[in-house]
Amino acid sequence: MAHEYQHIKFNYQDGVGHITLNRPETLNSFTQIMHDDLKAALTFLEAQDDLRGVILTGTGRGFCAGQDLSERKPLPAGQKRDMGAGIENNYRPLVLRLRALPAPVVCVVNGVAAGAGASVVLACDVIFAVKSAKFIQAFTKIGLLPDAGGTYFWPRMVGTQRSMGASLFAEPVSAETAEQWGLIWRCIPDDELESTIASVHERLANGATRAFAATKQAIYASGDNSLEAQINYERDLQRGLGDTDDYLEGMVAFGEKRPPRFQGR
Ligand code: T3D
Repeated sequence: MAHEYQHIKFNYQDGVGHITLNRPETLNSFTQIMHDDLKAALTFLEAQDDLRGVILTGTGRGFCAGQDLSERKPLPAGQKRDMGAGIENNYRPLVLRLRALPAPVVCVVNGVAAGAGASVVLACDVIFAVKSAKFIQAFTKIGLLPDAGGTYFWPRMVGTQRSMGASLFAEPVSAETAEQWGLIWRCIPDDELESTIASVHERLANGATRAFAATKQAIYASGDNSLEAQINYERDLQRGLGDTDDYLEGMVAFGEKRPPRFQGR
């Protein structure tokens, strides 16, 4: 039976999946229902042979305020909540599945991203954010540590000091600062949210999908590789791309001085 999405909007067009977190009244905080919706959307996307990209955004003035705290009400005295369970069952698979998709995942951050909401943004491959957006490592304010990859992404992307400051003091980092720090690709004017989504859609739907996938794979592998191992890896991936229709089309289009018409294969 087809999944009925309740806390996200999901559609698939031209090989591009659009996931929109959709609980604006709570700044799109994560509920179990939202996680179930996201799992269904990812299962759908993983099964598409013609997948060319994914765009993640949110409705309203927030992108995502992390875990919905109304689902974490204090338990009666003597009872203990397993605080690892939500990570194991929901955040861990969400972040790892986004990273593993064989096509770029672009996040267009429409407003505040806090807690696990900020971590999920950083699991995406390219990040745009409107100028009014901010990123908050809100966790320590409620006695938790940054999770869902929060202590993985930040130090790798912005260094130890900025990660420590942002995480220990839970101070908002503006979209402009996030761009300066290299936490995101581009800070955009608020009124360019929709046009940015449309232009990203076009680029993903018409891009050299196999080259995108190999680029994503290689860039993420580089953190664990020596230079030599990385060059070897690039060589092997490039061999595969040399056999694609898109490489042939790219070369023909170059010769004919026209834009390429990539088919994504
Ligand atoms: O639990 C586990 O499984 C472990 C995993 C944990 C992952 C996590 O994400 S832990 C971190 C959880 N998130 C937070 O602690 C952030 C909480 N939210 C905020 O600090 C603030 O809302 C913001 C700084 C993000 C934005 O502030 P502001 O002033 O712009 O908005 P607001 O007025 O606080 O929020 C608007 C509404 O959204 C408000 O509801 P109301 O009063 O209008 O009825 C607020 O309660 C609601 N809301 C915001 N965040 C959450 C939320 N409701 C439930 N859960 C939230 N996380």
